[in-house]
Amino acid sequence: MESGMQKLVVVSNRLPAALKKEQGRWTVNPGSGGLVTAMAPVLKNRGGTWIGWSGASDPDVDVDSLLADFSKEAGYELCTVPLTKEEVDGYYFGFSNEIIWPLFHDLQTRCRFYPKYWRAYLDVNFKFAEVVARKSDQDDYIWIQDYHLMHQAFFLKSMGVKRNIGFFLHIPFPTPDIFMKLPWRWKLIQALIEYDLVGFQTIQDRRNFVGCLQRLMPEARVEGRGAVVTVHAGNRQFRLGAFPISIDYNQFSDLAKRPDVARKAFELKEALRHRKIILGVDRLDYTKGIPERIRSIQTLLRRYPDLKGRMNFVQIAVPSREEVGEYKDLRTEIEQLVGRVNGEFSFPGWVPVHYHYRNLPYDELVAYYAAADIGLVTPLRDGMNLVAKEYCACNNSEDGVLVLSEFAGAAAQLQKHAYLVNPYDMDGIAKGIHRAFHWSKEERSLHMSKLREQVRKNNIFWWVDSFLQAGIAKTLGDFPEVET
Ligand code: GDG
Repeated sequence: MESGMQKLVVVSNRLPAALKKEQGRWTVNPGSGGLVTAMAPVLKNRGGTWIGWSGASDPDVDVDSLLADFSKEAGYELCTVPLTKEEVDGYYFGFSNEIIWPLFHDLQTRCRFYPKYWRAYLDVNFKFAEVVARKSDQDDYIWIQDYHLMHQAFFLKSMGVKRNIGFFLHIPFPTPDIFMKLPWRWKLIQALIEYDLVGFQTIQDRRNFVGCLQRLMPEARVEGRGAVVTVHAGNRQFRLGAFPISIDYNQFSDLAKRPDVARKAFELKEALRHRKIILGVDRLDYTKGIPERIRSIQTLLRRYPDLKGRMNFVQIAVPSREEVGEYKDLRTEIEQLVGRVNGEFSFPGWVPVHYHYRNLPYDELVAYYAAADIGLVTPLRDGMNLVAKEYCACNNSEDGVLVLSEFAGAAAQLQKHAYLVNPYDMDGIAKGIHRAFHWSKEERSLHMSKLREQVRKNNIFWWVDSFLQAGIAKTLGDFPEVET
C-alpha cells in the first residue's frame, strides 16, 4: 500500500468473489469481470476494502473465514454483508430487478411496484450502510456501485457519519416521463443528491437525471460544462459526471492473439465451413433484444435469399436470474424462435442459427469474438454494453464490422464507426447486416481500427482514474475529457 493516499472502499451488491457449494463443500472463486480487474490494483495500492454480499444465504457457512484467506491473496480486504433469503428476495429480486431494472431501461410495464419491495430495499441499504460506517473512517473515499445501493449516502448521513462518497450507475437513467412513474421517486432523488459525486455512463443519462431533479426541485441549477458539472439543489451542492465504463483492452486483445485461442477461432471458422459469422453475446435478459435480433435474422434471410447457406448467426446467451419467471419465459420464447427460423431455412449441411445457452470460459468467448465477421449488438436499451467493446478489442485482424443499437450507451462513443441500428426495426437491422457484408476490406479496416483506438484509449483503467480523480479532488480541476 502506498502511503499518503486516501484509502478506497468499494461497495457493490455482490463481492468480487463468488461463494459456491460444490460437492457439499463451500469454495471461493474470484470474479473475473472488467470492474474487478480494474479495481484490484487500485485497492491494492491505496489499501482498501470491498464490501458486498457473498452470494450465500446459508446460515451454516463461515463466510468470514473463507473470505479471510481470499483477502490475503487479493491484497485487499473483502467484507461481507450477510443477507437472509427473504432480504435477497425483496431487495435484489424485488426492488432492484422487478422495479428499478425495467423502469430504468424504459420498460415500465414490466415493473411490479410492490411496497414490500421498497421496504426490503431500504432495510438492506441500511444494513449495508452500517457495515460501510464500521469498516471506513472519515479520511477514506467511498465508491458505491449501481442501482441496488442508491441509498448509501442518505443512510450514512442519517447516522451522522461523514464520508466523501461517490456513486456510479451502471444502467441508464430514464427520462422524467418514465422516472415519474416510480411511487418512491421523490425519496430516491433525495437519496441521490446526498452523494458528493454521481456518475453516469453517458451525458444523456446525466441530462435525464437533471431533468428529473428539476421536475421535483424546480430551483435546482447546474453550473459548468464538460464531463463533470456542479449542481445546486436546496441546501445541497454536489457533482454530476459522465464516465463511460470500458474494458481491459489489452487483456482481450492479447488473449485473442494467444496461439491456442487463435487456433480455437480458426477451428470455429472451419466448423462453420468459413461462412460469414454473425455473433450475438448477452446475458439472457429482456433488455438485450435477443428475440428481436433473431427475428431480424429471419427478415435478413427472407429479404436476401442469396445469403442462404453463406452465413451463420451464433447467439451465446448466458444464463441469468433463472429463478425469475419472466426470464424463464424469455428463454422459452428465444428457443422457439430459434427453432422456427431454423425450421424455415435449414437445408442438409446448413443450419442458420446456432444457439448456446451457457456460460463459456473466457478463452472460448474470445475465440468467438475473434472469429466473427459481424458483432451484432442490439439491446433495446443498455447502460453501456461491454460486449460491443470486447468484440472490437478482439478483432486484431481489423476486418470485422460492429452493428450496434443506437440505444446502447456505447453508441455515444462508437457511433462514428459502428453501423448504428434501431433494435426494434427488423428491416433496418437486416439491411444493416446486408450492407456490412458488402463493405470493402478497406472500409472495414478503417472503421474497425478507429473503434479499437477509441476502446484502447478509453479503457477500464482510464474509467477508474476519471471517476476517482473527480471524486477525490476537493476542487474542480482538470477532468479527463469524455467523448460523447
Ligand atoms: C451492466 C449493464 C454495462 C457474456 N457472455 C459470457 C461472458 N459474458 C460477459 C461479457 C461482458 C459481460 O458478460 C456483459 O456485460 P454487458 O456490459 O454487456 O452487460 P450487463 O451484464 O447487463 O452489465 C451494462 C455493464 O453493467 C458495466 O457497467 O455495460 O450496460 O447492463 O463482459 O464478456 N463471460 C464469460 N462467458 C460468457 O459466455 N466468461
